[in-house]
This record gives sequence, C-alpha cells and structure tokens, in this order.
Amino acid sequence: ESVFAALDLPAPGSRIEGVFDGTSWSHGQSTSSTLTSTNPATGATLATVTSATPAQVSSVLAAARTAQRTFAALPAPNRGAIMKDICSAYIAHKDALGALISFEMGKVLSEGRGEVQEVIDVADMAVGLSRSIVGNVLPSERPGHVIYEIPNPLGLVGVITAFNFPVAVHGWNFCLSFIAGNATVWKPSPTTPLTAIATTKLIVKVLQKHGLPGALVGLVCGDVETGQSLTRDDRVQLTSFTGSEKIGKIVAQDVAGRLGKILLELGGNNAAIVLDDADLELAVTGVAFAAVGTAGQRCTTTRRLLLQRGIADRFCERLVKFYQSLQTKGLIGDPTQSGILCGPLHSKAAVEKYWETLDSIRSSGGKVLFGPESPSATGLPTHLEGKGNYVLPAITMPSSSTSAVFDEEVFAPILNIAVFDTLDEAIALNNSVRQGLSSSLFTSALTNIGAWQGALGSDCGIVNVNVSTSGAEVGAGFGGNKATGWGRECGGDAWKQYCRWATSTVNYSGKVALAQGVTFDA
Ligand code: UN1
Repeated sequence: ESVFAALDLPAPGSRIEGVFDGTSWSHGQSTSSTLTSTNPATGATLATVTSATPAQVSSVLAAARTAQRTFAALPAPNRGAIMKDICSAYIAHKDALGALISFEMGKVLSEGRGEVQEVIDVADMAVGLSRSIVGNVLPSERPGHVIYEIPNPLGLVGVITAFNFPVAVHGWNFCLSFIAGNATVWKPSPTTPLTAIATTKLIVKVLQKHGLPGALVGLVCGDVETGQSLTRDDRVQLTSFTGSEKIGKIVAQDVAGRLGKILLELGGNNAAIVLDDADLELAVTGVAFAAVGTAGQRCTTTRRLLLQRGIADRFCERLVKFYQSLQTKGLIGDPTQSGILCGPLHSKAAVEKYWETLDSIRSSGGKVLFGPESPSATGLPTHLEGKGNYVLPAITMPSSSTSAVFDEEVFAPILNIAVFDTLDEAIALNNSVRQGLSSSLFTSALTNIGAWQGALGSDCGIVNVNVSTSGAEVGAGFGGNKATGWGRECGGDAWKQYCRWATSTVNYSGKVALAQGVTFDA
C-alpha cells in the first residue's frame, strides 16, 4: 500500500487507466479490453489496467507529434536541464519504484533497486551528453567549401519493452531520445503495466513543472494489437523493441514494410567459458550470479557453461555447493524480503517451460546435477510449495555438447554444461548458436584474451573477461549480434540512432566547384 501511494497509484487491486496522451489518462474513453498485473510471488492481482485501442494509439501519436515540434526547438542543453530533474525524480523514488518492480516483475528487492539505479545512471549520462551531442566538421575537396554532419531530432520514437527490465530498458531509450529532442510513445509488456504507469507519472510531473506537454511521453498499455498499431505507423521514426526472437521477427517485418528505423534487442543464449587456469572462486561466483540472478530471466543470463576438462569436475562440485547453499540458507523466496537472492519466475508459462526443459534433458540422456527430481518433489522449501511461480535453480549436463537444448533461450534458471579441451573448441561452441548477446571467458592468462576479443573470437556484442555475462554498466553500448538483432542501446554511440543526421555541404567561396573533378560549363 505505501509503495503504491508513494508512486501516486491507487490502492492495490484497483482498475487503472493505462493510456496517456499527454492531457488525460485513457483519453477520456474506457476500453473494454484490460490487462491484469499479477504478483508472481503470490498470484494476487495488483491491478487491472485498460489497454489502448488502435484509435487511441493513433491519437497518442498525434499528440506526441504536436508536442515534439515545439520541444525540438528547445536547445539540447536545456533539454538536459529537464533530464536532470527527471533524474532527481528517479532518485527520490528509487526505493518505491524498486519495490514496485519487485512486486510486479518478481525480481528480488536489491535487483529492483539496481534496475532503477541503472535508469538513474543513464539519465545522468544523458544530462552530460546534452552538452556534447556532437556533430562533425569535415574538410571538403572543393576550395572554400566545408561539410557538416549535424544531429537533429528524429521525431517520434516508439519504445516497446519486455517484462524482465520494466523500467531500465525504457530509460535507456527514453533518456537519450529525450535529450536528442524526440517524443517517445511507450508500450510496456502486457504483464508489467503498473511499473510503466508509475514511471510515466513521475516523468510527467517533471515535464509539467517545466511547462512542457506530457504528450512527450505517451503511454499505450496493451498487447499485440496495441503494439502493432505502433510498429505499423509511419509517424514512428524509430522503433526500439526488446523481447523474444519470435515477436522481434514480426516487429522487424512490420517496420521494414514501411522502411522505418529499428533497434532490436532480442534473445540471448549466453555462454561462460571457464579455462583450466581460471581463478575458480571468482568464476563460481560470476557464473552463479549470472545463472541464478533474476531467476534466470535476464537477456544476459548465463545459460551455457563451457568447462575445460582439467577443472570440469572440481568446478561442478563447487557450483553445486553454491546452489545447495541457496536451499539450505533459505535464499530462495519472497523477492520483496531483504536478503533473498532468487525470487519466482514471472509467469506460470515460464514454470511449465522449466519443467518441460528438465524433462527433455533427462529423456534425451542428460543428467540433472542439481535440481528437482520431479514436479512433485520440487526441492523448494515447504513454505513455498504450491505458492507463486517458484522453481529451484538447476544445473544440467545434457547428453552431448551439440544437444538441441543448447540452441534455445529458455527464460528460467537452468544452466546447461558442456566440457571441451581447447580454447578454439570453446570459442566455436560459444559461436555455434543463432543468438549473439553476451559471453564471458574466465582465465588468468593474458594471451587468451586476444583470441577471445579478436577477429576470430566471440561473435557476441558483449565479450567479457573474468566478468559475468550479465550485469553490464550503462557507459558502453549494450546489445548483441546475429539473431539478437544487432541493436546497441545505452552508452557508446547509441545516442546517434535517436538523431536525424543532416550532411550539409556549404560553399563559402562564391565560385562554382564540383566534386570528383566533374565539369559543367555551358
Ligand atoms: C535485459 O536483460 O534485457 O547487463 C537487460 C545486464 C543489465 C541489463 C539486462 N544491465 O544484465
């Protein structure tokens, strides 16, 4: 209750409007279609939320477009000054918003707060960038000419986010897009609408304080129909989509069909490689955090563990011990209680997928090194039996390193192990899947690092050394290659995608001069 009140949300269990066009919530209409926000730890309904019809999406876009035209004229450093206040609003509400994420998504409290911190970091970076979104001045081959590359605002950015990072992924896009001079329209995951509503309200309050229209941050809660109304609309210049490969393909086709710009952040199927010479203690902790953290529901979760033969048995033993301690120390449980390391899965469907995956590993000749014996012997503490979407994190050894289970991203805490002999073999295994988001090499020999980072090394967007596949900071570009979608968000050059670049050649000479030595004299 107090978390809801701190975020200006009505009491738990209420019906809430999930459409915001800048002036009113729900645009004065009530739709019949609603979403349900459910607490994955208890199954309790947190809210029912109205979703946006295609007509409502269209009017939210129209309002955003009008608002953006005025906003674009505001100098970037002034946009940054507003972002500074938005950053302060995130800071002031870090605990409440972190707790709401924990209630609605199911991640543990420290990760919920960490997610808000990630937004604070990116907002902070955006404030700085607002004084340095830099263009280029290039030499012209023609005397008395100069070439400029100028970053202008793009216009409207559609941001479609997933349930697993219900605030951070929006923040990555919104903060950069905002200081670049754009309006955003956000379609959050249909299962985490409350977090999106609370976040939008926070931002709108700051905009209003500065006399800016709330329509700069439109919100359209909803499911597939709502999303497609956004992705198929020509007014949306850039569509940023985070989610599954399956839906990503549909979004990509919709956006390509109208020749729009797209930024895709799809599945990961991330491997950690541990070499014989690695610091095993460091590697065990790194692997365990990335495999069990967020109950295995990050795009960056370690799903494949590749062990060099010399340490394979020892490493498995240590890792199993760590997993056992989660059980014996009572670290699996209610995510909103402090000290818990592993909360429930977000949905019942994910729980089913978890059981199916363990079943298929066993029935294809693989072993479960740590995990439940069967759905009737879950290995969970008795107080969690039959409650929420809890599962015991599992470690498996599939029958072979080419087993089909290694090809798919299963959004659950299941870590599958393969053993290899040489680093080349490990890199080949790392690169053998469709996805290419994150990867880690644990080694103490400097000479291995070049092979890992270089031309014939890991083909992922994130290529870490002695650092987990998950838990990236915001300063560098974040994203993957291949079926992960090639997108880059957050730091690095990611901000450039939110700009409409103008290449402008200016002639100061008063004389006609053509490039490439072409003459055109009549
Ligand atoms: C995601 O799982 O969609 O690197 C994002 C990480 C976080 C972001 C994960 N900073 O694990």
